[in-house]
Amino acid sequence: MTLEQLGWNSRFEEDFEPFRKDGLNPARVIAEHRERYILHTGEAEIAGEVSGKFMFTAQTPSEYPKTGDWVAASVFPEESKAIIHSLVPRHTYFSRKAAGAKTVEQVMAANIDNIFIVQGLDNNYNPMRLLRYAASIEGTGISPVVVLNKSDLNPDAVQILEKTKELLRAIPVIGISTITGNHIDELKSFMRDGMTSVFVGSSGAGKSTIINSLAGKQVAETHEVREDDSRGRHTTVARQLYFIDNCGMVIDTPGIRELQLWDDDGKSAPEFDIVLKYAQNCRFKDCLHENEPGCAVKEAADKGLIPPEILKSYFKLKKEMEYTRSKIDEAAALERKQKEKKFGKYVKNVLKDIKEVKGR
Ligand SMILES: Nc1nc2c(ncn2[C@@H]2O[C@H](COP(=O)(O)OP(=O)(O)OP(=O)(O)O)[C@@H](O)[C@H]2O)c(=O)[nH]1
Ligand SMILES: [Mg+2]
Ligand SMILES: [Zn+2]
Repeated sequence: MTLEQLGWNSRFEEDFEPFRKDGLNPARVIAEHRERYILHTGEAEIAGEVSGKFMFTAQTPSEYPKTGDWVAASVFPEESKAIIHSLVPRHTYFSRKAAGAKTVEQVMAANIDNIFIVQGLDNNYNPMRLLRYAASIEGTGISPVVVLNKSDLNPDAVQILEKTKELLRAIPVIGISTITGNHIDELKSFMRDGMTSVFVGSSGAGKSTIINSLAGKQVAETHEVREDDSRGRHTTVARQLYFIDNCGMVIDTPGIRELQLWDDDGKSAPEFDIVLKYAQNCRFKDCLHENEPGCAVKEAADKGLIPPEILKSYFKLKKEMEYTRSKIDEAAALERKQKEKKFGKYVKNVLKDIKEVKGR
């Protein structure tokens, strides 16, 4: 594979000049597993790790390599290993800014040309969410394309497609089915060798199935949607990059829970507006509207004032947000721990230096 097929171009080459002078090689991150990476050098796939200096200078998680990043590495071909010394500046990336104790930016993937936002027309269509995705991608330099999948399962697919096109205006919207193969070619028309595309969307929307159908064979693992979606299993567990003939590189991602892109706590969703209106009259301030006595939300739902699908969607959204928040807390704790570890190392080095000075 050539570097160009991996997405390399003259702009990267320019940015890479100083690294070349240092004798380093460019390589692209094709998968990340915690602090270990799989890199492609054009010649081979090798394991990569960041250098100690890299760790010491990186201030935030977003400065670490992500899937799609180009890195400057010293490559040890005989050991099939590389040490990553630096990131090559990202041309594009998409991230979510998660509000925790402080705002943590989480880069999801780097050097992306297309984002395919996938929703399933079985039960997953949500125009509000499409708008939020679109807003979060605006200004990143990445082209969004909305993919309404499973058109075979919805007799109103054509109308929904038209409505969505109106709603999203400048953003291309396509309706496809991996079962009938309808309009898969239209999807392909956005892709080319050397380009990088990422698929995002809820668990079960069919992202991995679409990737397999582009590849013409099973490359990504897929799974049936479970009826009880409250626990929504995730088939795809890590961001992973695939090479597909004539389609370039394609990154599969796990479902929406991992990928909540918006910053707010969801209170602008219509489901929240309706439920919160009634929640003001719940007996307990911290009512979860599950089975508490004096719950005005339950009462309203029983009277038919809150449509059951709205309530269901409310609980689903709430769960997603709780999950996201717990992930953010985890990430923040990890960041603190790493900083402490680094500081510990720093102190040890300083002490060693002092000892050496004294020993002279
Ligand atoms: N009827 C129909 N089913 C589809 C279509 N595309 C995908 N599916 C089914 O939807 C289910 C979920 O597909 P996946 O590709 O695993 O979904 P995913 O978006 O990758 O899900 P996660 O990896 O959990 O995020 C599978 O059973 C697929 O066979 C389609 O066009 N029509
Ligand atoms: Mg998947
Ligand atoms: Zn309540």
